[in-house]
Amino acid sequence: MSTDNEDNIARVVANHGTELTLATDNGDRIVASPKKKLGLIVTGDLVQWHPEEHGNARVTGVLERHGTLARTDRLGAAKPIAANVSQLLAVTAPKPPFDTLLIDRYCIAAHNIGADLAVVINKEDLIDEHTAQQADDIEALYRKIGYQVVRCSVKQDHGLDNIRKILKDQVSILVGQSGVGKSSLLNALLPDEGIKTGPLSINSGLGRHTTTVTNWYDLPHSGAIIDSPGVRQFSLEHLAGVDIQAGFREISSLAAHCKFNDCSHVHEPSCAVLDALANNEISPQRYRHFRQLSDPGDSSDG
Ligand SMILES: Nc1nc2c(ncn2[C@@H]2O[C@H](COP(=O)(O)OP(=O)(O)OP(=O)(O)O)[C@@H](O)[C@H]2O)c(=O)[nH]1
Ligand SMILES: [Mg+2]
Ligand SMILES: [Zn+2]
Repeated sequence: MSTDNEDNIARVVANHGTELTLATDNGDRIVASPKKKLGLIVTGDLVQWHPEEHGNARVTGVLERHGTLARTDRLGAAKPIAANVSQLLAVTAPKPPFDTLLIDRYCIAAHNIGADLAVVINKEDLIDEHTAQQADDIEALYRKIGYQVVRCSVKQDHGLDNIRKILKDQVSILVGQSGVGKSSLLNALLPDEGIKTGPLSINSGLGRHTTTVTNWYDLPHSGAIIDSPGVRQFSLEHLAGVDIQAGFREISSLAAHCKFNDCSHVHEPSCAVLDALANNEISPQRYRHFRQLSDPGDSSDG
């Protein structure tokens, strides 16, 4: 893919703030600093670079991006997390507790960048009588909407083949709360990479934000997988109401049948969404999350 010495192309495999780690086509790793005017360059970007004196390297351009996963920054604008993503793996687990609102936020994000999404229920070995029903409900709910759902236990080496199938030919990013086992899963898939994982806090039962940098790993045959730091919240305030609704597939496909074009699906007569809710055709939980995330006053994010 490289053109000449002045204008090489490489993949950003990590962003350390002022420095980027690039991977060239022949597998070399290069540390490079970007030119200032380029804006935020993220893991997954393809960039142009050239060598400089003293073994330094300079990134001079960014190739066109597709599938840029972003969250809202403090100023309300989109802040890219990773580029050229084709699939989100929303990882969840009984410990820290399942968070379906977070999964729904990732559904919206995936839809808006044209990426697939699969739900990964990890730590099956920890599922007890209390959490078994929750796990079954999550599996049934997201399958019904049309998402792939896989259950696994990294600890027991169970279910990983199903994950390998989902990863095929995709650029997938592992997302979810801290401590659900994103890096552990990667370690199981790519044992030679020696990826760092960390225990949950004994006091809170939450993860400790072990992964701090978003990292790109090529998969042995095709595709790649990106590990990202765990989040508490995943803010989508930079998206418009229509983008939020579009991310609730089952709701947006009903919206065409509402009497009013601008139906908010809250109080209008002849609302296909409210009818479906009354008839148990859509999940009350998803409808609640739709209302919560559509509300412009939603400021529950950090
Ligand atoms: N019991 C059990 N523990 C697991 C499983 N998978 C991961 N863990 C443990 O969960 C803890 C957190 O794992 P990590 O892989 O660091 O979690 P993470 O999602 O990458 O967390 P952050 O990097 O903080 O976002 C570690 O102690 C893992 O050993 C599993 O299937 N079962
Ligand atoms: Mg991690
Ligand atoms: Zn409606």
